[in-house]
Amino acid sequence: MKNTEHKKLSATGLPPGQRASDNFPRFGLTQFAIRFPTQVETIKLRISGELRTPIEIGFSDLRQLPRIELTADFHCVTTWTHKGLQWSGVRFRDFYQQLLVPKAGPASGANFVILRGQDGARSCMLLEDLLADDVLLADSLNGQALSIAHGAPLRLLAPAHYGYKSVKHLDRIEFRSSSAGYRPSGYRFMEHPRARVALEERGRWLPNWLLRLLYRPLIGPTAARFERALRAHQEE
Ligand SMILES: Nc1nc2c(c(=O)[nH]1)N[C@H]1C(S)=C(S)[C@@H](COP(=O)(O)O)O[C@H]1N2
Ligand SMILES: [Mo]
Repeated sequence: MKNTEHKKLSATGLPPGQRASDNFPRFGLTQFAIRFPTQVETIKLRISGELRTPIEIGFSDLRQLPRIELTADFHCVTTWTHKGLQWSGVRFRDFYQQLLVPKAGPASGANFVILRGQDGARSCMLLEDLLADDVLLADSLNGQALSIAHGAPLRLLAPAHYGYKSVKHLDRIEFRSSSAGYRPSGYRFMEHPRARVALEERGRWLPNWLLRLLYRPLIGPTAARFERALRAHQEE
């Protein structure tokens, strides 16, 4: 399946304010550079919040859903874009409709979904956005099992949204009827409620030109920091 979400592509084939990068770095907020998943062998997803019953989903459950291959560009809010990644996994929509609705019974109106990673990173998305065609629970990248760098054992992939929504090492999903009590991973201005790349919803309150100006100088040092930390972790 081809990714069809990006409607506002410039002549370069990039969404507004983005620049192509040959690298696909391990990346994120500084505090997560030195945090790693503790469980990468088995998939265990705890589902909680406004449900009939909290449940746990494992690999055997996910295996029952149709496997999807998806080629998509990945857009970090700091302005780097890496094109043409090949992901595979299951559609979040299938996971929701075929597993969660029958087994857990999410409350109607529980339209805010908080996704958490084993490293403590989190994001909040609208259920409506998660049910789009191109949103995956991905366990494979470019034909190989997800590496620790890119989200082992399972990550969200929502390619029409800035990278910060695509939580790696995903281990908890919580359904809420309001996002009022949700605390983002970083400063509040950094997480837009929807973060759609085509509409350049980078953050909140600050204009995009200022966010681009603030973020761009951080790309090189951040990627280097994340890479160094991973190397140290793997030498442990
Ligand atoms: N668990 C977790 N998920 C995360 C992050 C993180 O630090 N930890 N960083 C986010 C950000 S800001 C980006 S751009 C992408 C980067 O994905 P990559 O490390 O696979 O390139 O992951 C997102 N998901
Ligand atoms: Mo990012």
